[in-house]
Amino acid sequence: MTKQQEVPKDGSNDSGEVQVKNPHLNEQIDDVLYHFGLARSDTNFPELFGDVKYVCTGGSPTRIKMYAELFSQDSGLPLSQNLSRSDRFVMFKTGAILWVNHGMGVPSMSIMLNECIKLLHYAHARDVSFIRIGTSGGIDVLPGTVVVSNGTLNGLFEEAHTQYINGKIVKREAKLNPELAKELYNSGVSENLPVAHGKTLCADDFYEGQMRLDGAFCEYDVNEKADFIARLKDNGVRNIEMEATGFASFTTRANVKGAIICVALLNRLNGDQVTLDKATYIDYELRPFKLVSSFLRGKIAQMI
Ligand code: R2B
Ligand code: URA
Repeated sequence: MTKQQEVPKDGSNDSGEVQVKNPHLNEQIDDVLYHFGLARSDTNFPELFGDVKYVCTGGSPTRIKMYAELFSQDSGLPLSQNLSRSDRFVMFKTGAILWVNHGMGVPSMSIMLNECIKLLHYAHARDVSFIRIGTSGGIDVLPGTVVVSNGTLNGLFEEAHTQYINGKIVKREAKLNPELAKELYNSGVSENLPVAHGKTLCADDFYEGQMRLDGAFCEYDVNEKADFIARLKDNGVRNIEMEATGFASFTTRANVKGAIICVALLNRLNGDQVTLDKATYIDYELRPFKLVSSFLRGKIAQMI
């Protein structure tokens, strides 16, 4: 096992290291990252992950695998095998870039982020950025538009992430990194992709939380839905997904930059159902990847 690194009690750290703020971890002999099937006692984290600078994450395991394979082809960097030993998440590496899926919704993503942040902390990785590459429902944008988030809102229109802890509501700020968002937006423009920027609403479910009219249950009417979507638009929201505030809050706490880029699968002003044919879906899900691939190749060129 690698030597235990002390976790700072006050969380202070300006060395660029990925931060964990949990003194209890110092009392553990080992740390099992259960959902990756990896432990400090059986994996050399500094050797395997010490060079990581970017974590690219998205919901689906097959999409993340496809992105990792394509990036390996685009960049010429070798692709690792799946480094996760559990079937919950997949994890691939291409040079300094780690590709990990997070499942759907904040609860699933928070498990992945907790374990990935600890993994990178134990690896002594420094100056790491996390980029979520996902799908979303657009607000007043054409289907296929790639939305680069410049803010996140919860269901109460607050830029905050709430958790229930110890029988109480704990509210934390949910901010993304504005410089990283700007750089990514510019990469989209130079790749001639249809890009937009705006706020992202994080919903706790796909149906009622996003004011869809096509769930198994619905207790609001078509006018209430239209009012909600109009209110989103007035508040500068460009898309809705299910992870944004949790992602923004976790990345801030971990001392890493966070950005979210999601393609809009539909314009919610025109409907609720996702009816894309397979070829269009593949074209759309490749768009945010193309943006990120171009951005990362530029960064790799600067690292050499
Ligand atoms: C976007 O797509 C998924 C739901 O279909 C969810 O993970 C999200 O944020
Ligand atoms: N993902 C969501 O969360 N909402 C949509 O409308 C589409 C994808």
